[in-house]
Amino acid sequence: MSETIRLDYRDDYAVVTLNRPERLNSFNAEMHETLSARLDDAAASSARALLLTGEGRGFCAGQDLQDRNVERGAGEPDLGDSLERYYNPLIRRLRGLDIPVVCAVNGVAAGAGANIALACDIVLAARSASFIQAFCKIGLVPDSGGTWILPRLVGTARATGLALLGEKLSAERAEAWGLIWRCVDDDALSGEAHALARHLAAQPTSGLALIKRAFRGSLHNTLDQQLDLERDLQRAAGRTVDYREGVAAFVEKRKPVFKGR
Ligand code: LHQ
Repeated sequence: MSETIRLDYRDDYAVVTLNRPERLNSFNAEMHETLSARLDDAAASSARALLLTGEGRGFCAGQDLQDRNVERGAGEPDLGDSLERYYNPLIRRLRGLDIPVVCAVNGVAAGAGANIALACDIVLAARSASFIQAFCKIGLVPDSGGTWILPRLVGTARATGLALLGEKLSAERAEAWGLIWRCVDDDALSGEAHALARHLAAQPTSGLALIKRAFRGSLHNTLDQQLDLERDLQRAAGRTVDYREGVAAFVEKRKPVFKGR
């Protein structure tokens, strides 16, 4: 049986591929459990960046609506349980990773699939890809952090329109709205995403982890609290081997070699 989640290592970064293309990489319980295990593996490895992508013509169509456990279980389904058990830990996991996470959205990203992509640090999308907050079409609420991240990325008016209408948002418009970092030609997506992951993995990744922590704090902090946080994080950054190397390389007019420490 082929793995529903593939984990590969390239240079200093890990590549996680959602691999149920016949169902547009929609999630069932097995896939969630395998993804969780593969993220454990990647986090325990020496990888200094993570690239998440999908196999086939879709990135991820969210929950597998044909999954027996969700749709045809005994009695009324408890979708809250599904979120508690699978989706919420996944989003917390992706948001909490210290290493930079690049998402290459190779095709449609619908329902939870869209919000899993948006939980990543840098989202690239193929020009033919699209984002659909499909939840409203089946009577559900955007989950996987959608109601939290969408208004923060695109403002309340656009977030509300996306969530209430469930219309397909093209990758080009997603870029124009600031939902994602960049939209690239389909045949350039893989090359650009790998180049970005490779680049990030060679950077002072302990510093990048502190930058991620600063932005996480800024989502709820006052300016005063954020200034204090910046002071604390800069203090930590200033004590890294990579900071010393960065300054030394600048002064010596050479290329720095960062270790992520
Ligand atoms: C699928 C799916 C799919 C199964 C395509 N499931 N087979 C969390 C907690 C618990 C429960 C509920 O939900 C959640 C969070 C959520 O994610 S809710 C939202 C779930 N996702 C959706 O509602 C999206 C459903 N899919 C679609 O609307 C379309 O498939 C999109 C717009 C994504 C793509 O459309 P097309 O490009 O026209 O492809 P297609 O519809 O022909 O799909 C290709 C195949 O993939 C097809 O199978 P078939 O055997 O007919 O070739 C689909 O049935 C299957 N597929 N999404 N979520």
